[in-house]
Amino acid sequence: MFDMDVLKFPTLSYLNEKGTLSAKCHHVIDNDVLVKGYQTMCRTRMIDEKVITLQRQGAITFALSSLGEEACAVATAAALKLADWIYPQYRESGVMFWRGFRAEDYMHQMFGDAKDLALGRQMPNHFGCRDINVVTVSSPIGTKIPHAAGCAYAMKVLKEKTVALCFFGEGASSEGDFHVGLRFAAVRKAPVIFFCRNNGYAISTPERRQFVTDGVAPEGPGHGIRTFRVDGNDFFAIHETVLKAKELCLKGEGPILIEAMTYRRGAHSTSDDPSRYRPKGELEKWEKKDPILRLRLYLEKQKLWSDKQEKKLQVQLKEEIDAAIEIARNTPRPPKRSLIEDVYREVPAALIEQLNEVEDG
Ligand SMILES: Cc1ncc(C[n+]2csc(CCOP(=O)(O)OP(=O)(O)O)c2C)c(N)n1
Ligand SMILES: [Mg+2]
Repeated sequence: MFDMDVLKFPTLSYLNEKGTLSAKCHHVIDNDVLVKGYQTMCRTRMIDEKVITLQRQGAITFALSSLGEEACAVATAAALKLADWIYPQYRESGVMFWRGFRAEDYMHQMFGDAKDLALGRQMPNHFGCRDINVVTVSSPIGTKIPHAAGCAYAMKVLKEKTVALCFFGEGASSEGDFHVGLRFAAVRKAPVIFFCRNNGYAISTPERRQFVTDGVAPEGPGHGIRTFRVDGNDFFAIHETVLKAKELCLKGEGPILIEAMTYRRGAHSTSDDPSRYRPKGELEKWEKKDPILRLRLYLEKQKLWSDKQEKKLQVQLKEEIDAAIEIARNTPRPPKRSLIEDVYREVPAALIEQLNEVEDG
């Protein structure tokens, strides 16, 4: 009988639920990075709460949130440089906010209005922005994994000192694209970091029905890829691991697989009802491991954050986000002609004809 224990991976964790850092942690993060990381996670959470309400009010068609998983996106973005390319799955809006995408930019995307960079051609939560090197989310999961591998290989060929990082869920690791991307990157030694957010569920499918192994991590060594598993709610553990992964990639020792153990505290999306499948008590267990609270408690102990600063931040965020929503609400829809633009250099006659019909109708 094959001994599955050889495939067990330890989880690196430094910051506990009381906000105390383990003595084993020698990783130092600048105070301003920690404070910006905390603020960015708070901004991400409040925006998520607001967009779900907007969907319930019928103002937008769809929304999903990264509730409880904010550290995966934000600590990762904090460890990388703007020149590194990021391929999100969809639950990583924190990367956008870290890189300077404003609440207003995000709301234009959620409303799909005339100021949305994609002019409403994508679903809500399908963000992306060329200026900050974040490649637009695409609905079919896993497709970005080979794209990121190819992008990283191009960086290597061009001798750039950058990496590509691809986020995906544990559910996406069941796609063929996952293996294609890992195999290609391993053979070409592409400087790519595969960042798997294992949040326990793929819509209603629990991770125990996704694979028989100890999570996604064992897939790495199977492809000859160095692999790390981290506590996905621990800003310090993620930051250290992503930095190390980047260093290894730039030394020619990539690709790297990271599996971040976390939990999807919200519904999959506004089209889902997790009370139908979530076992009792599971959510409460994970609420105690909240990544934002852990970092806040740490910052308070270090005298880097206070109740007064917290109150001010919450007021500022609310004002900023409410104003962003009002702007997006009052922005016109994209022009109808955008339906046929930006694909062909010269728009084919048949499409012009169809546009005329739409405009007349
Ligand atoms: C190729 C493909 N199959 C199915 C779907 C429908 N779908 C959307 S999200 C999702 C679950 C993804 O789970 P996971 O990768 O774990 O990410 P999470 O939502 O948990 O962050 C599925 C099955 C899809 N978008 N694309
Ligand atoms: Mg998942």
